[in-house]
Amino acid sequence: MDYNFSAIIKNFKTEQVDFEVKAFGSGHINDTFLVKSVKNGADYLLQRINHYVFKDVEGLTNNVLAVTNHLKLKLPPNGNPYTQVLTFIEGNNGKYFYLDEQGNYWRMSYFLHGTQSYDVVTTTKQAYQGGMAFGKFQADLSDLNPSGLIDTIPDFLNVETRLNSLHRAIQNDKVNRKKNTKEEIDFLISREAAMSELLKWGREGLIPLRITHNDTKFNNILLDKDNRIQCVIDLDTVMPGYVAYDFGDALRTIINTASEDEKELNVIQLNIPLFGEFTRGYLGQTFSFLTEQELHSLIKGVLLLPYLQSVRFLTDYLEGDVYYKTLFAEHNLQRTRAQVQLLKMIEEKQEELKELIVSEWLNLKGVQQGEQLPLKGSAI
Ligand code: ADP
Ligand code: GN1
Ligand code: MG
Repeated sequence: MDYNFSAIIKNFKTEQVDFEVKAFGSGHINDTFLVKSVKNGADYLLQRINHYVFKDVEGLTNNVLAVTNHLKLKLPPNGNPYTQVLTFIEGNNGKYFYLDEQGNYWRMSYFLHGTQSYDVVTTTKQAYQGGMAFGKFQADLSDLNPSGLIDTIPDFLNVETRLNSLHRAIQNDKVNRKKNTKEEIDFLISREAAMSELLKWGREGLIPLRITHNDTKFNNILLDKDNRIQCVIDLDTVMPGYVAYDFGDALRTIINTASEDEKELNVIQLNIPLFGEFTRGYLGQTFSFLTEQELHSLIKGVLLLPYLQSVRFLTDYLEGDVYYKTLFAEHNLQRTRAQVQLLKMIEEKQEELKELIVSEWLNLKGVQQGEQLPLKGSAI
């Protein structure tokens, strides 16, 4: 698709006006462009917000601004609000998005130089930094009022709603693809009841709704050149959710040694040390406010998120690829198969993974008790 970039960009209050624009990143939803200043001015990231996916762009923009403003308040005194938190550029209309004559919604933010996002994680340091990033993100937002945010996609991670959509897609079989998917459909249906448990805990009031990111795949954080966390990005789905969603979706992408859409299923293996390091980083940031029931919910998220992803990819495949960007005809089916394979492997190792979470929790508890020991000793 050709866009008139200079006509779009001039609607934002940028420092310069001469830019080179090129496509950027590997996101599945928005169209992302690097806007590079031809002189020495700031560079920007321009995004066409996917309006098919996000129906209420104004509400979404209000969410994202509330969240980024709040995150900036939480930076340490030596923190940099422009490089450690996304900063959006005001439009000439006073809003932080621009609607063009073709009905496209655009926004701009500062481009964060010297950063890198990864589709596949290879080092324990990256995994640990990822855990810290998403844990701190939840901690920083724990005192922002959830009722001030809208649901940018209603029922986004609601497994029951997602399964209803899958069943509808199977029934309609709009593009005659059901015949290719029997094995995947049978597998997903066999786990329907078990996968609703987290939702039930929520309904019964056993776990609280908090503000969560809801799209914590690893390429939604930017690491600096030393592989340290710099900034959490892709804030379009930040809304009320369960902490296990963020924990599970991040690990879905971290523990997998292969890509999300790997074709060769035997290449999909679990990297358990990365699981341990992510958990250590995450619990270090969230330990002080998570309830014990939330701790037990985390392993459920680890199983649920690859499941949800399989359901969503398969639904899109059956509906004719209307939601996710695809690179070839069977892409969504290939993604489904890779996520189903990942889930099977996680199921096999779930006891070991559960123990890793609990032992890290106990470890942190021990550290806390240990800190109190000298005090107790001196009182005797
Ligand atoms: P999508 O919703 O399509 O996934 P993202 O907001 O995640 O879009 O952006 C796509 C990619 O662009 C990211 O994975 C990251 O590599 C890169 N990116 C996003 N925001 C910035 C930024 N402010 N500076 C540098 N790179 C960025
Ligand atoms: C999409 O936007 P992106 O590429 O970071 C999707 C996520 C999926 C992910 C799977 C709004 O994330 O929910 O987990 O693809 N985002 C939306 O790769 O649907
Ligand atoms: Mg993204």
